Amino acid sequence: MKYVIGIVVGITTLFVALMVLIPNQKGSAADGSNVTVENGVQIIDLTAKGGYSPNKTVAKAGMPTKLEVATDGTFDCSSTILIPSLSVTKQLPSSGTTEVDLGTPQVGSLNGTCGMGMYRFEIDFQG
Ligand SMILES: [Cu+2]
Repeated sequence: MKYVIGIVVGITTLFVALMVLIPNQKGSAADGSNVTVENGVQIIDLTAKGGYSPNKTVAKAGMPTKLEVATDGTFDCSSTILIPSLSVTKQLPSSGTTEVDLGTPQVGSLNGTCGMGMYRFEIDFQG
């Protein structure tokens, strides 16, 4: 019994350590390269898989904005998206594209996280 508990504790520790230690190496798109405008709607593209890419986006404030989150074989916790300030909680499919309406953001930064609050992304809306 002790042996089983030891294995469980060991695996749990390893899992947590991996989650924390695997660096989030996704780049930032402070150049707005993941931002497009279609028919007056600003579209921000993000990829969710082991975190969010890009994890920092610069976009325009004051225009209707949608987030398009792509998944492709995403089975980690980044498949749950939380945007607390907008009361948004989205469960993404393991593969596909999910649209999240951000309304018309004001100047400021919008922060989102995975279901555990571990992986993060930020959208900096500028005037
Ligand atoms: Cu997480």
